[in-house]
Amino acid sequence: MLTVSHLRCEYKINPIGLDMKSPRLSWKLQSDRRNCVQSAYQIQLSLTESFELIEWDSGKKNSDQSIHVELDHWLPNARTRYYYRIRAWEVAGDESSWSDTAFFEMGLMGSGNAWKADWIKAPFDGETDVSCPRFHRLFDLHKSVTSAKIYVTALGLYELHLNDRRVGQDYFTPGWTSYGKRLQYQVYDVTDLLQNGENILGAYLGDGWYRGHLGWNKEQKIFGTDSALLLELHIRYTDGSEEHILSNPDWKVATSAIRMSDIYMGETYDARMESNWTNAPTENWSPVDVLDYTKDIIVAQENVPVTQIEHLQPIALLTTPQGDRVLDMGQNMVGWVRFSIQGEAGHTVELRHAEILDHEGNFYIENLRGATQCIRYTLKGGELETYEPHFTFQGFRYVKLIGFPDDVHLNDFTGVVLHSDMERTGNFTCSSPLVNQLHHNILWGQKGNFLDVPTDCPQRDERLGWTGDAQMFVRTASYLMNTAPFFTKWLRDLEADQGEDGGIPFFVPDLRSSTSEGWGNTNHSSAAWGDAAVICPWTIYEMYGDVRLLAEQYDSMKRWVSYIHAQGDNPYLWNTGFHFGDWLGLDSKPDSYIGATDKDYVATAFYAYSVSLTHKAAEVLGHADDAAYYDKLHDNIVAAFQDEFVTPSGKIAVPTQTAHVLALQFDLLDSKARNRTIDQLGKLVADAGNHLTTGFVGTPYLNPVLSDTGHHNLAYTLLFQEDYPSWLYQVTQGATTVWEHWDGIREDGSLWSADMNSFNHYAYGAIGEWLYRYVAGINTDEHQPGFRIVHIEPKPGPGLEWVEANLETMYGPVASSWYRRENNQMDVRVTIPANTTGTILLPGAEVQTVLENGKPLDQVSDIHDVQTQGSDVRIVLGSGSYLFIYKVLEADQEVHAQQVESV
Ligand code: RAM
Repeated sequence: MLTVSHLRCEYKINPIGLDMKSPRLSWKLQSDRRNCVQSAYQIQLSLTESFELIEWDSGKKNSDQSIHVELDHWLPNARTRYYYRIRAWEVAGDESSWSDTAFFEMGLMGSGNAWKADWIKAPFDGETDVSCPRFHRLFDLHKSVTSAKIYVTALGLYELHLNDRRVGQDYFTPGWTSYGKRLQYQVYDVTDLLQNGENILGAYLGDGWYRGHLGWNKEQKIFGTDSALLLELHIRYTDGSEEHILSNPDWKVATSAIRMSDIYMGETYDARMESNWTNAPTENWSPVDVLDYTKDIIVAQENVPVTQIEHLQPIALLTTPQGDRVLDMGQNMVGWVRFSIQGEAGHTVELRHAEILDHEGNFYIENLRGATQCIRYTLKGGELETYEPHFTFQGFRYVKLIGFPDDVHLNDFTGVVLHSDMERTGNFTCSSPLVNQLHHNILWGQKGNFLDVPTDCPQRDERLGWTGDAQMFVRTASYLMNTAPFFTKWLRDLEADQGEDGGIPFFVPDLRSSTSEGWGNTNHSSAAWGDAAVICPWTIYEMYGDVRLLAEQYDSMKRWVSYIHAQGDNPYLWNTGFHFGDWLGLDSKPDSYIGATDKDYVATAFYAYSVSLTHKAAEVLGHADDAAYYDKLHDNIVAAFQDEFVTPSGKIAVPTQTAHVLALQFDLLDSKARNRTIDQLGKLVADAGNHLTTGFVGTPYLNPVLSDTGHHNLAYTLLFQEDYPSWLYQVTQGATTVWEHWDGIREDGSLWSADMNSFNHYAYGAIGEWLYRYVAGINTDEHQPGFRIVHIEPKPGPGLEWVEANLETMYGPVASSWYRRENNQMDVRVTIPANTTGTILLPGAEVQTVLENGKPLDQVSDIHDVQTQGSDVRIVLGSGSYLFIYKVLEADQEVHAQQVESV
């Protein structure tokens, strides 16, 4: 039977508030038969859920496309909900019934003049000690309502309430964008929150990223000085009429119980000042001011919202040697603590948040630098009170309790984990508990740092969208979760913040502040950081088949490459300007953050890489002239690179692991130099006692390069090292997220200097890509992106007996597992989603010995092709689940046995 399910519009389930001409639809096919390929589909759109009237019908359309399908010759209307359903036919003749119905709803679909409301602000705004204003508007309803939607945004952050109920599940709205150029609005369906008679609509505003503290220079008000609200409530009545409640001078404003709220600093709340919206004392309310501020930059929500994703209970209440009472959440997490307390009115309690306890077991907050992340709550007294903050988040595992009663219980506290609500897509487990913990830590690095923008860290006074970090981690992140809407939004900000000369800020959104001090004479365009402009859209294209985003970002990609081209005297080398180099590389000079790899080398290598990806993008998008230009440019850069950095006899002149890794990964060498470099890389790793010395730039590619160049077992050796420096070193130290420094906590218990020591920094978590793409072997195909062709090439190695991984792709679930059994037996299980093709590489197999579900390969009809490739077997097959069992070739066995000994 064939079914169509998982309907998505622009990656989202039933999105409300899309502003675009051509929303794309995607679906998944399921079949109980293997080899399922779609031959046709039909999409119907209706204004009603019952499909009485069909608004648009594709008819039976012969096509195998099932993701990112645009609707021909159709344009949506603003503020309209479209229901859609899909059915499909497959090549083998099966026909599905209609899918379940899904919908998408358009937003205001206009620029500034779509908004009739006024920006409103508090007259007292900006005075000290009245940071979070609270706005409200009373209105009466006397007719029956069909639907009611709120369109809303803010300068700052907002939280809406309608009739004493919080509107929506989203936090940190309207999200963080390049506020001067782009500001998102959200849409909420509030039909069920309205009531007959009097209604009260209210909103709190917080400073957020817009005008709270941001950056390490203790600056505030970076994007603007006034916080303000812009809101429209559109009510449709059953009689066909409409009424709009707009933010305007009819609104009233007062101070609120949220006395202070700041992303870095935390929140101060005085519950004595609390009152619900319906019986708030009216004398405190004053008229609002109207703010003259543009509406032309307002765009619909692009990313998925930040929500409360999960809740953790503390695992212990400790008393430290210094006598502090400290909760241990058991996990370095990002969000906040919700707590319940009973006590006297006016009593204040405090929660402090820290990532680690120091060597002595004391509460350690020096690495937070200027971010106090302190929650202060003053009780109203009487009943049990429950509180959680509004416009701030903390990065922490430990919570110091100040002023709490002696008899607090663990279950008075809940850790609320917040991040962008991305669909979880990847899972990886294997026979090594330490590697499983590493995978867990990588995942939690993403949870903690994908809170609306990809940040370097979530705890100290930084939490910025560092471009380099994002570029390093984007593919790992896209294995773990569906990051397409997340990066769509961020890349638009990147483009918005791109300089006229094509330069890319160090972080996006750019703060455009004086943060250049200490970073040299420029705060933009470091090699390997600015390249996020190219690497991120390309990766999203590969992982999700998103050609539209690639097309949208193409100009930005080109401009970045042109920027590099214009630097210095030689257009084919990049040997000028400020660069972070191989940031935090272990081969740096004492007290330096910058690894030993020559910065010009890193810069030129990334220049070549970005040009090669821009060339590929030009080909995908059909820009033939550009493609030819970038191809030639790439050749010239490679020639200049070789001339400058490779000796005539083929030796790389920069003797670091990172230099060797980059040359191999970016394919910058001729075959003689390549072979030498491969040997030399092995030696460099051996010289370091089979340890890495790489920093941010080299580490993500280290294991992939080793696996690709015949050093695969060495990659496993590095993975399994438990002493410093290694991925598992921090795991053995009890890490629950990935550290910024290989030696954040040293073997003697001392700490890396407090000025830059995050314990939740995803950059080194980029090893996750190698786990999925090499160890489990799940890979996409750049010519058939989005896993239209699924490559599964498991790479077993010494130290692992089995691996199980899966990935929810746009087409459906991909799975890859391998198990080493007794007597040289290998089992490989794979799942290939409907409407895709799989190519499976069985390592160390001989065709004659392979059985699929007990049958020799030539008797399995769903297998399209079988080839022997060296000591492996490659199989091309259609969708379905397969179990291959075979005897691993003797030669492979011996190698394995030796390696196991050496591990
Ligand atoms: C630090 C952070 C960030 C890195 C920059 C260069 O502030 O560690 O991750 O990208 O430096």
